[in-house]
Amino acid sequence: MYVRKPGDVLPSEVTPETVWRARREWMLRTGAAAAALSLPAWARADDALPGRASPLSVMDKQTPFKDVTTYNNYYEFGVDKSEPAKNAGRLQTRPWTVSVEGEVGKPRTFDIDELLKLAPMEDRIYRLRCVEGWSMVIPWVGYSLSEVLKRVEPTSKAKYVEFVSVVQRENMPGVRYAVLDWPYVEALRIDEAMHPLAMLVFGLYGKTLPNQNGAPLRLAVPWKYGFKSAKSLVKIRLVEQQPTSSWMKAAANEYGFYANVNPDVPHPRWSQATERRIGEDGLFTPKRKTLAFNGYGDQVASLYQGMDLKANY
Ligand SMILES: Nc1nc2c(c(=O)[nH]1)N[C@H]1C(S)=C(S)[C@@H](COP(=O)(O)O)O[C@H]1N2
Ligand SMILES: [Mo]
Repeated sequence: MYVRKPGDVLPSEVTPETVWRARREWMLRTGAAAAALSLPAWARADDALPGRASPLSVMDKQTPFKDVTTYNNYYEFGVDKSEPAKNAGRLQTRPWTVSVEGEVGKPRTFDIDELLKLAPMEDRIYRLRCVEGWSMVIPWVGYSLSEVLKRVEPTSKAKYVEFVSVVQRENMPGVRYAVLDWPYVEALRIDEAMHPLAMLVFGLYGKTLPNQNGAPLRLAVPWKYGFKSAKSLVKIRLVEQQPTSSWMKAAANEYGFYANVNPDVPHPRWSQATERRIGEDGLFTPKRKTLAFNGYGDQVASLYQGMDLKANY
């Protein structure tokens, strides 16, 4: 009979923890640890933020972690895709509070540590379609925005929800330039904000959000162009009138309030019919067809029944 000796590990027992330990021992022995230490802090950070698998996930192949965390739009850190990963290390993410105010019965300021425990974390693989014509598939960690909204008890006058990103002048080289009216402001209609797919995100790939992706918390609204998913939120305001977002102020004819992904409504300067999936683009890789509502039509099309989606772009 086979008798297990201490230290014997069956293949079925090779857990991520085991793998991690083995890798660490190997790194210490070979000196690779020293090399790893020269990586930027966000690439090393192993703050685990696991979530339970969510039925709202899509099955598309996930965009590699490297692309998700180095090809970003976060204009406060520069307009170049590579700049957020280089510059966002200076963002101060603690202490951090989010004030939820306006047309609510119970206005409240939440501490980030409170929000991290407010509802069970879920792993949700969502598509993200940028208005510029590229897309990714990102495994976010978080929960539905409605979890927060229902706790402040919206009044009957709460027709819209406005989201305000942080401004840290000392730490954000991009806010010196008037590309946008800072702070970055976005908004949703209340029924959109209450939809289960509208997500408050605290992590990706099972880890705490890297700063360049909008730490310590951001939105993910997967059926809308990426610019609606504001990063590093400090304020959520429920209001009666439709807010004017930073992008509407910059160019209302190009960036509408709704910004639902729509292959049939071109941007004034380019078509939205197709997209380039980051991570799978080679010279000969065909573009993908962009899907109405980014492929989430079954879940969200009913929100827009009777609306002219060409006029309400
Ligand atoms: N505060 C803030 N939020 C922002 C942006 C920004 O510049 N500032 N860019 C938006 C755009 S255009 C996109 S496509 C997504 C990109 O998110 P990602 O870098 O995590 O992929 O963030 C959105 N949220
Ligand atoms: Mo975007």
